[in-house]
Amino acid sequence: MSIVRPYGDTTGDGMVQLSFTLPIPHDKRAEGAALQLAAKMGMDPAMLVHAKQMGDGFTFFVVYGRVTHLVDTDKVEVVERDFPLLSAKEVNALVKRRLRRKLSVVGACIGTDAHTVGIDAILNVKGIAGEKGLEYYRELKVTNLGAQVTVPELVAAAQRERADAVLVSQVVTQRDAHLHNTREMSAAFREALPADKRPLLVVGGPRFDESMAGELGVDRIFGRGTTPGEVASYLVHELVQS
Ligand code: B12
Repeated sequence: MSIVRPYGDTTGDGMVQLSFTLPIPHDKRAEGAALQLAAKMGMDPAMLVHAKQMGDGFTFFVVYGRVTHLVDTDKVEVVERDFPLLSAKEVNALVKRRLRRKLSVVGACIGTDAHTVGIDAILNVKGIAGEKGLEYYRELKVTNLGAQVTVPELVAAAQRERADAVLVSQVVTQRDAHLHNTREMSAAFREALPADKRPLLVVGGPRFDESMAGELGVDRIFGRGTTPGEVASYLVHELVQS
């Protein structure tokens, strides 16, 4: 039962919905072009359910149609959580007992990226999804540098704060900015500090591929829907319990 297919009206009918933009003004021809693209992507039949011109010379489309592709859930590869989820109380107790000092966390949104809502959700007391952020944890010392922080500023702050962990957020993915910035950041830490003095490097954002940590030179990537408790549990697992 590991083979599944998408459905819209009846189980297994293969119906999917897809949205995209073409760089052409909205007219009948544009709608035909959208259906041609959908057909080339394997949708048969493809139906146009929405088309709207977005500014001069661009049209946004939504198409709905049948695909014949199957998914084998046994062959799906994901990064599973490989550490236990701890409560704030357990995190505080472990840091206090084993580290015997506060665990220092420095967070920032680097590059030109100004999307701070994600990193704030992880760090600020108010948190997200009913969980308090890392500032709420008594045994964590959090320094949130905010948005548009340069890599040299981040490295300097990490050194100043004797960071055990550096948490970086990247939301904008235009021209792979999130990948370039992450590589630049991890290289800068490798250059500035010997391996045994380097903080744990964690990046997060909604469009990262969590399996790319090694390739990007960081210790862990957190994606969409991450909660502060997951991050705190990971930090304890890596820095206090290992
Ligand atoms: C709010 C918002 C803004 C606000 C940001 C305000 C602020 N202070 O953050 C404003 C209006 C300023 C803005 C500006 C822009 N934005 Co904007 N914005 C958004 C929007 C609507 C929501 C983002 C958000 O807050 N999500 C909620 C948070 C909680 O979710 P999250 O970021 O995913 O974070 C979670 C996880 O990813 C993870 N996480 C995130 N970071 C980290 C870090 C660590 C260490 C960890 C562990 C976990 C973690 O945990 C978080 C909690 O679960 C998105 C669209 C969308 N719906 O996502 C567009 C979006 C991100 N913006 C976009 C764009 C293009 C822009 C602009 C370039 C627009 C423009 N032309 O000016 C500018 C760029 C400004 C800049 N220099 O960065 C695009 C990006 C497209 C792309 N391919 O990169 C998006 C996707 C909209 C779109 N569909 O086009 N934006």
